[in-house]
Amino acid sequence: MTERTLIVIKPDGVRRGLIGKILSRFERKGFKIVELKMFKMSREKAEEFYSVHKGKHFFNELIDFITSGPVVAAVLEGRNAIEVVRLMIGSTDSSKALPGTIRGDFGLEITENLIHASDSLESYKREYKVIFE
Ligand code: FUP
Repeated sequence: MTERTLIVIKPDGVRRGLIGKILSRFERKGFKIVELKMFKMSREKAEEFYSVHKGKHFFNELIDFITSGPVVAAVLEGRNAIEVVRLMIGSTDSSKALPGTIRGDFGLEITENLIHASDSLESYKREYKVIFE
């Protein structure tokens, strides 16, 4: 089923010059980039974007990090996009993410884990509104 998902290349990915390498993996896989935007998240947007994590021990660190520099958000379109893109980014903790995944190939950290991707259709719809509307 052709569907859409949303990714955010986080400030560490942008700082390290990995925008092209990360986007090219999705293009190489066959996804179409249908929307693309570079911007710095305000604290307000960041707290809305990560509202499901409010109250967790890592919430403040996560908000400080995601607002620490520009991010690149993209909407990707293709077959089973939500599931496939989640597979391609790898486990949340980059030190445990499998080689071949983006987090597995480029990082070792958990908060600074390079990329976000929607984990369900509901998340996609909510996150799209926060970032693109
Ligand atoms: P993911 O869906 O893989 O991006 O991960 P989660 O939605 O579980 O967590 C969102 C973000 O919170 C992660 F990308 C990194 C951060 N996080 C921490 O900093 N510490 C933790 O213990 C768990 C998550």
